[in-house]
Amino acid sequence: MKINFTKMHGLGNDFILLDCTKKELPGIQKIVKKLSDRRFGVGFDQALILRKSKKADFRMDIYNNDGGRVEMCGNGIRCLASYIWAKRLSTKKRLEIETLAGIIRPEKAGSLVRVDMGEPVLEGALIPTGTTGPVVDYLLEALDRVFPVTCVSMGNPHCVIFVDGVDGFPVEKYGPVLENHEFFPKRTNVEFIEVINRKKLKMRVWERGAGETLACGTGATASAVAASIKGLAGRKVSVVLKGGTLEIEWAADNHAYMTGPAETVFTGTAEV
Ligand code: ZDP
Repeated sequence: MKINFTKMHGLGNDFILLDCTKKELPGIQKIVKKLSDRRFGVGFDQALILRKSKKADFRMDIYNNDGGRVEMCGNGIRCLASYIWAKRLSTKKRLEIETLAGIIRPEKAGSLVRVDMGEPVLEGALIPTGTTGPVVDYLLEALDRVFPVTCVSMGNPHCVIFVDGVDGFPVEKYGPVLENHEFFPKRTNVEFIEVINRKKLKMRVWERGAGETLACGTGATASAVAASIKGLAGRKVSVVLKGGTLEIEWAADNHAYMTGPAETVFTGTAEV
């Protein structure tokens, strides 16, 4: 079977977009796994499936490159919106996209995309974590260290850890241990954050089901919220990732807004 795809990225967090608005693809999870390999396939951090929706303008289904389903993808939704506009599938400047994390709203912001990411979830049981109430500086053991962690869900779970000198931090050592820690029943994404100042954070991310990536939109949003809760930053911050910078605002309406770029790299046809 031949399938058409579009390769996209948001700050180097890369995606394959499969457009199922006109025709469904049978056995999509298998296709995703096959194409995810960077040598034997196309290669991507996540696959984004664009579908029709009864509740919103469109629906976005997301898979990590290990084949697991994901509730939400911040960099991905900017790419999905930019695809919809480029293909003229909608003329709306502000789209409503159904995801497993509810309706998420991307809108045009000049050459960038600004996304209403909804309200951060701070209740431990809902994130989910192994405790109830806000999870701020909760002590978690990983290998030879104990980290104070602050947890936030943006539809998907995030565990935020503040460190000094994030460039030299052994992300690949502690990331997978925390991702699979028994404290997180659905596993977790892990963000390592260096506070540069009250308006600027530097971040590296270990993603659930994908490993270290160059950027994570939900992770940058969760980290901005965590920094604000801990009094380390204001409600508006720039988050500097390996792949570039995202602007995050945790606004007065309790919604978090993320602004950043979305790029198309190439289109192709794969034999699966
Ligand atoms: O929650 C997860 O399992 C993540 N790996 C999903 C991907 C999130 C993403 N990096 C983002 O930008 O939010 C795409």
